[in-house]
Amino acid sequence: MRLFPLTLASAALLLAAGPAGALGGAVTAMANLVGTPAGDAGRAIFTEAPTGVLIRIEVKGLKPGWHGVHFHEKGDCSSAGFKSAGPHMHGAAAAVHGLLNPGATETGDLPNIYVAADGTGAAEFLTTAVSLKGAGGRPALMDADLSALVIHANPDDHMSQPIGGAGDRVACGIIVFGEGSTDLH
Ligand SMILES: [Cu+2]
Repeated sequence: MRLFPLTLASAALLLAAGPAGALGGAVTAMANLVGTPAGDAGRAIFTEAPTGVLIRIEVKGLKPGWHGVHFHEKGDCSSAGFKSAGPHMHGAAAAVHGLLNPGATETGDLPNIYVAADGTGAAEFLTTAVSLKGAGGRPALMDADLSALVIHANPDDHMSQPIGGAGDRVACGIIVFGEGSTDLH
């Protein structure tokens, strides 16, 4: 009988945690990153924020230095060089790249991430250009064909077309709701 209050407390905790994907009441999604050659390259978690999507990325096994990061249009990392992920996600018919470009229309543009000498890197930043499911009228990452988080070989200069000189795609992850969404420390 002394265990009964503990059982109640556990049940309350489970109820408060809600379904998989809930983090402090916010909607979250995640992407497991695959590298080149294929292998675990880390992961990212995406949390719906009042003005956009908060992104936390932890990578491993990448070349040291700065790397461009973008949302690409399709949740498909299956082909060689991750070409199957399609072009950058963009909110208008004309795709103009670059966070520093006054005419930019791409909603998939993101800041670079820095990878240390041991091949690991981490970053957290907010984008106000997208949503997970269409909140605020912002383009949804979780649309019919989903989206991918892609990391490039080189840094993005945030200006030149079409991808800021970021080069090859070296890691890719499909953004999905799923078990583990709340798990990233
Ligand atoms: Cu890209």
